Amino acid sequence: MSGYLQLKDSTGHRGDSKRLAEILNEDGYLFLRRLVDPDRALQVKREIMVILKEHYIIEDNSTNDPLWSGGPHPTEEEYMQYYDKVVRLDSFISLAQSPEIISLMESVFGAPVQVWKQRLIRVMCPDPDAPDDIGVGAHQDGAKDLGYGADRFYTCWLPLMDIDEKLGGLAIVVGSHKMGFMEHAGSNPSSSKEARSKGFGLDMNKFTWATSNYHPGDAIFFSHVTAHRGLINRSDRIRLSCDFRYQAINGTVNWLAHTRGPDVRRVAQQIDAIINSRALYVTTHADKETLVEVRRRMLEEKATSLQRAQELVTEISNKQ
Ligand SMILES: O=C(O)CCC(=O)C(=O)O
Repeated sequence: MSGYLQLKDSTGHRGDSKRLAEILNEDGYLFLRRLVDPDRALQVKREIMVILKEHYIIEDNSTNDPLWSGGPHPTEEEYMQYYDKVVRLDSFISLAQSPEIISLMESVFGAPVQVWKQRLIRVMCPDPDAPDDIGVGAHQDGAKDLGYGADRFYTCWLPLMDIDEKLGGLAIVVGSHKMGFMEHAGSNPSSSKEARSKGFGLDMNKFTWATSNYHPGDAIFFSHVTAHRGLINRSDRIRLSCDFRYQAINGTVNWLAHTRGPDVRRVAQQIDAIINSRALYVTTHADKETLVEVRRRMLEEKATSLQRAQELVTEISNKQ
């Protein structure tokens, strides 16, 4: 792919868990072809396509791929309806528990691991004319604003279909796990519409990106500090992938990790409604910087009241 480096394929080291852990430490990611049985990933895809058809996102689920027939992108309401169903699919939940993934993660952590309940599905509609920097912008999963409050975790990204240059896929910045946490601009969007207009993220132009073509069964693991992004889908199909997070069993993390993705999103939306409310503005006149911090704290605390937002504005302003 022009302008992109190729991800290093570590499949050849598959039996050597020590070497795999070393590569993850050196590069901040690990890319393995066919780590899981492709049929497991394809089964999830087939079941998602049935749901997408039920919700009028696609017209036809008898073809191999979720073909895009044009028209508007799903509304937030439509998105939440299918998201709620997908995260409850047994095939989806068990893909996150694939023994090959668990055993690799256990050898990296040197301990039993927990899989977060916040399992994410990406249903990326085509956006042929979009600029490169919208959508799931460049970010680090452990960024403070995302609110996980976890010390160390790894994300495993899994394609559910063949993903070529046009469909986009995952790109990462090799070695960025050694750069520490960087400043993310904007706020973490809590609706698909917002995600298209105001992204949360790093300035992608500051980095050299690496990517690949992907196939069902492939897996990429990357650290919570590794910068990554989803590329724009410029094809005629919807891109389907999922990403799961793994942490040592005794690692600390807050409620977000133990809550289904759509439920996290609902809480984030309630918080955003308060942060953007006239009531909070009139009663506090908080500046933008304070509001970013208030939002983060509310997310961490799972607090959704105006009163808590007002208290946090006072607490944070007193410290400034
Ligand atoms: O699949 C994508 O488009 C983005 C994935 C991502 O950002 C993640 O795995 O954290």
